[in-house]
Amino acid sequence: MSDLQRLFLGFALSDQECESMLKLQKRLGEPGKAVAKANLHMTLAFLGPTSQAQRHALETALTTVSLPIFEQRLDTLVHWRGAGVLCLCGEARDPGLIDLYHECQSLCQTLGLHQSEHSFNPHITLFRKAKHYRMPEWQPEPVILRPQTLQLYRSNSGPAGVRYEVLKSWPLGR
Ligand code: 3AM
Repeated sequence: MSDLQRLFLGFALSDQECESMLKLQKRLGEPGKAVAKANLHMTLAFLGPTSQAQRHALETALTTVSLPIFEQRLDTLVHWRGAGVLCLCGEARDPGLIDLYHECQSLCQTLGLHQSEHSFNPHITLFRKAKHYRMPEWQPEPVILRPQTLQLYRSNSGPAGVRYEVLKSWPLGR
């Protein structure tokens, strides 16, 4: 039997940040399936199918990587039509966060995990299955994220939908 788990690294949102996202979801109406509060996060790196050995090596490597405290402004609604997702996005500016992204991509390469073809694109997915959507005339209130931890998530798909389970957390600030 395969021991592969679908994993990704990301940042959890504070209650206040979640509330801002829920408010924005409400204001946007029903462009698709709203991401549930418990699943709201900002992805750092999608790892793809990961074995126990790869997960162990990744966790070990992440104990020695610099995990800076950072702020991330998200201020632009983006509709990725092909993927059918509506996101709140922002520009990656914090050098520590950008370094961490590259460090994770490099770890993915070393460990044979999924590597992104794109530069870091900070975003929070608000809706899925949003294939046909007309963007509103207004722009959202900017949200400044101040994450406390980096998390290793497992993506579990079931009849009730997808659920993100936190497997491990590393506090930021080292
Ligand atoms: O909701 P976001 O975009 O932050 O987009 C997927 C989601 O993050 C991303 O991993 C997170 C958890 O599912 N993801 C899923 N499949 C992917 C793929 N093949 C992917 N990212 C890149 N390539």
